[in-house]
Amino acid sequence: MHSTDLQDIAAKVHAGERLGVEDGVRLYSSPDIHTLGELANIARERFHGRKTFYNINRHINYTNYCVLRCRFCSFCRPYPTGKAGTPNPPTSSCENSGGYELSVDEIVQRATQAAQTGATEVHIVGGLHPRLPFSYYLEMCRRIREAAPQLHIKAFTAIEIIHFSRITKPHLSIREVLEQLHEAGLGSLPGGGAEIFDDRVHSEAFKTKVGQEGWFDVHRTAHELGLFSNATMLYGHIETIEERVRHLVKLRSHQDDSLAARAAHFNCIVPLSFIPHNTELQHLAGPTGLDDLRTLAVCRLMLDNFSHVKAFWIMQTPKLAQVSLNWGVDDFDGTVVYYDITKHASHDTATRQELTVDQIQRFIYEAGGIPTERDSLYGIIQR
Ligand code: V47
Repeated sequence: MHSTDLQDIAAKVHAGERLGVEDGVRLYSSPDIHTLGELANIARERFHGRKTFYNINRHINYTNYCVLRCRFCSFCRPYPTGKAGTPNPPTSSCENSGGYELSVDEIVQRATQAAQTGATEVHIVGGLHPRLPFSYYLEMCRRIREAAPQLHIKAFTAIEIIHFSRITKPHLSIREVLEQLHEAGLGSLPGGGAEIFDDRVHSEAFKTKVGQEGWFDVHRTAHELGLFSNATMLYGHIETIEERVRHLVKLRSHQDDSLAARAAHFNCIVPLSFIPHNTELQHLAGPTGLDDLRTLAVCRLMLDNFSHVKAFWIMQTPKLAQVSLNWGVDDFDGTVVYYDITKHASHDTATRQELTVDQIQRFIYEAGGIPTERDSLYGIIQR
């Protein structure tokens, strides 16, 4: 190995020792990017060799009406009110100044179509809708399970789960909400809504959203109930490098507890690269390619108890996600097909954002990987 300021950290990685916050900050700040990539690749190959995972999935965003106003979000729309402030509830698939909500029929139709074209997973999330009752979400899960029993339903971020518990009367606890959804067909939870676990960042960028205690409470309860989940970190806005590393250490500590004493745990970390376009923070430049690569590599090195690091190519772009396969990443996510929550400026009007299996496999082969189709819980699928 060439001369580097990272020699002591490299020694820890080779020995399989846990890294501390200071190590993470130094990895981020070092000009020696080659050593960082090499170390992350060592950790990645220790877990998976050259196996590189992807899945055939379909995202469904059921509504963009949301009661929150997070500064980093370009997706949410205010719910329309009629004259004299009376709610003017949209009907099925209504469009109103860019706002929409899908009926359960439409969601089931999309899910069924996805299953017919080979998908093994639907990833369903939406805004915090002020009117839809909890029965809408239960019915969504039940009817997808009836129509396509083989399809895994990965749905609802921790923030949505807390919203459901607040809209039920009498209030259901987080545990009761999760139990009922699980019983209706929910298979696992996606990782969204974590953002950055830090009070300063929270109050400046997403003040009205529940904080870290709420997010961890939902994932802890899910893990106790045997529901697996993912974790995320939304980076590249107003947070510092140290705040990112501390966020990862909190996830790692939660994972230690889940692995030791709970029936399920986090499957993967999904670092989400901030896309400023059309948000209140669009004066910010967003992460550069190198920041994306560093973040994915640092995630691999800090999260020694997470099996998988996923590059969500929608945000990191397919080309950079491909490069990251030698920088700690082992999962390319999936075919996606439609994605409404973020769009790069160049895709302003396109909700269709799809990669075919052939395209994903080509990216993986060229990076020296072995394309490996997986299900939502990382079981290998042989076609
Ligand atoms: O919760 C919102 C983030 C999340 C922006 O679990 C933004 O497998 C970047 O969580 N720029 C939704 N990010 C996406 C998500 C996800 C995606 C893929 C796979 C998985 C998984 C989870 O996106 C939101 C929020 O944290 N987000 N706005 C933005 N402008």
